[in-house]
Amino acid sequence: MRSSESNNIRHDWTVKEVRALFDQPFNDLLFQAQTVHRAHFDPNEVQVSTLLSIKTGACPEDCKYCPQSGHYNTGLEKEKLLQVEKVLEKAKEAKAKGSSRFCMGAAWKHPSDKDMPYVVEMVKGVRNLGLETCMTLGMLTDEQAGQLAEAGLDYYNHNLDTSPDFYDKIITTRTYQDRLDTLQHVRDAGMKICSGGIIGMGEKANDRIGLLVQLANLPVQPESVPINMLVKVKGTPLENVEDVDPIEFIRCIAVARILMPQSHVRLSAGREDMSDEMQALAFMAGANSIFYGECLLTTPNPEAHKDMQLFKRLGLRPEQRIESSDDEQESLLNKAIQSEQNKHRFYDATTVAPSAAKH
Ligand code: SAM
Ligand code: DTB
Ligand code: SF4
Repeated sequence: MRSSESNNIRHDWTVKEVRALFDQPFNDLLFQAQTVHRAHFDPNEVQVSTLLSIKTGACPEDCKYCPQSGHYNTGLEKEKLLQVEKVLEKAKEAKAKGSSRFCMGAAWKHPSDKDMPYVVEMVKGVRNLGLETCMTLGMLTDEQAGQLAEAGLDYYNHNLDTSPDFYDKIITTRTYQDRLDTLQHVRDAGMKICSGGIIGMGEKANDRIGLLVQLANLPVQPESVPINMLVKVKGTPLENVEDVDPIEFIRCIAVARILMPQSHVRLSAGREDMSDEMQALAFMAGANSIFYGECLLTTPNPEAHKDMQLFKRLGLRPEQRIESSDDEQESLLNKAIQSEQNKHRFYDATTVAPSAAKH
């Protein structure tokens, strides 16, 4: 990926302009998004990350979408901060399955100073395994951001979640400005930013526009932009919110791609509820990153073999780490994709013809 400081990146998008992008006929929007995508990326490469919850549940924040908030009863089993060895074990597994980035998430408002030495060790250990590192630990002070950057953390995930206008319908325990401040601390410390939001929380089209305008107009656009489709969890205030129209969701991906041409746009949470066709449309609209592995933080994600089959059917390849000098990661996942495909061909041959076997 090229530097997001290059000339063709705009930071002055207006709501009116972005609404006009959204309002185009779907085919025109997708064509425009594909054109932008192809100018900056290999359209058949998808970056593959794996998530791990390193501290689960009992979060003091009241995010209405979140199964980990201590304000709601979702029946989630709480877990203290995992031991460093356990985290490294999971990172090794993710690497063996072909992930190139390992994202560690904690259900914290912010990390406490006593937790910092442990998360620093996690970053160093995961990095030593040859994986890119990402963490999402809540708000950070500039000192904490500095500590993480020094440990070698590549990305910090902190989402704006929605538009400034809709924000207080979703979260009351931290402000939009708190989030922008954390993003600035991450930037000042020299780390890359992963920041996006959630679609399907009952927001209006204007709020989706507002979110994307905020992200695109940050002083430096986030290198990674997760677009989550709400995972509705029983016990959260949003458990019964109306489903988002899949076409509207694809429009959001396409507009994110056009506004942030050099960012990886991640088709993030919610893939478990998307058809293969919807995911294919998302890749066509410019999504080029996914979470891979059966679990997000606490909710299910498609099984690895399903994703491998989907990659194979769509002719997609996992993106290799830019810094990586060997092609070990790519070949690991590519081999797995190939063998998964063969395995399923074999299953098909034996299970589809039971009547033939009788004769
Ligand atoms: N506690 C930290 C924080 O909020 O900054 C980090 C973890 S938090 C789970 C990371 C992000 O996951 C949230 O900002 C939100 O965008 C996303 N998320 C959480 N629950 C979700 C859900 N049910 N559906 C979709 N995305 C969700
Ligand atoms: C992001 O934008 N999505 C991921 C990651 N960043 C940390 C988290 C999705 C969480 C979905 C709900 C759960 O599994 O708890
Ligand atoms: Fe806590 Fe993060 Fe969930 Fe909000 S999204 S309740 S801060 S874990």
